[in-house]
Amino acid sequence: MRNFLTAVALAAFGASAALSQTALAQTVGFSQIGSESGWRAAETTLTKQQAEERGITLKFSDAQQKQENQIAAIRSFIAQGVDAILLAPVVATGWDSVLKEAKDAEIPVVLLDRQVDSDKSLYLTAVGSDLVHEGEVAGQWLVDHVAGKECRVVELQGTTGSSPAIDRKTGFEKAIAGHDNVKIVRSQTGDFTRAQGKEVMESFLQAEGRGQNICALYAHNDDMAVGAIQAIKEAGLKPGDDILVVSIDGVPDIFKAIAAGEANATVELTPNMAGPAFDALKAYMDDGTVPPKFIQTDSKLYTKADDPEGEYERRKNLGY
Ligand code: GZL
Repeated sequence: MRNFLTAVALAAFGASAALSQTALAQTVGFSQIGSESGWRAAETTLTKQQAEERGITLKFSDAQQKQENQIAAIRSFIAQGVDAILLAPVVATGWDSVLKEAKDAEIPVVLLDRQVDSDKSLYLTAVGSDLVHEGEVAGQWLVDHVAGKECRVVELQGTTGSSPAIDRKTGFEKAIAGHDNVKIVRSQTGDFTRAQGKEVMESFLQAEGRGQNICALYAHNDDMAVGAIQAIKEAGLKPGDDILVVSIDGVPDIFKAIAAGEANATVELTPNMAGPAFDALKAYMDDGTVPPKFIQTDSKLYTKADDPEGEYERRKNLGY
């Protein structure tokens, strides 16, 4: 109804209905997964900052990690007649019908930091990293670091069914394939949280000779790695030395751990997904510019050689 009235008003002044879109990118609904990790908290902070700087009214919904809450939030945004929707999808499947409802309502949807298995026509674009590549970078670092020596790896997976958990596992396994000396011996989800990362690592240590049989931990995010580091220390072992630690995100606390020699490497994921998302929405609303289906963000490896103290300082006030 709003779109129609605005088009009529603008038509009355001789402007085309297409222009009506320019003034409409005012209200955006954001269905956020929750606050499971420091990275997620930073993404939320930066999205709110970006919206404020651009004069966008952001309707924010925290789904507490539940897909049903995200679907309900999207339906509410549609009922409110928002101009666009941002969605960070907790898992990859189960979105077809609600995305079709948004499309039928002519409300563009932009995916943030995770992907969905739905038909690409059901969303405008997706902003995120190459999650498979992140896993490959992490795996390649480990292969290079152990340089042919036997290395039994334990893996802390992200949220079951999420695209980062699926793709980061795929990428790591691609990197270690063909290197028989590096082998994943245990793998379990820690749901991207510090608490579960610590808990699952405790069980790995217990099952693997109090950690004596573990060469390295690969964690799908830094928060699980930070929790696991605590467990390794409580088991009387030295993380970063007795057990190598490689993970993904680039949150401040992982740089603190790398600086202290308690972690070895992280693959950075920018929390600023909203900037490219809002840019794509503005171009689409202003003159119908259709963005590519995937707007890729960088993935950079950091180790002790990359000024971890400085990287900690640069990130510590970004809302993690
Ligand atoms: C990855 C993103 C992941 C982060 C985690 O794109 O979805 O979700 O790596 C977060 O820290 O929980």
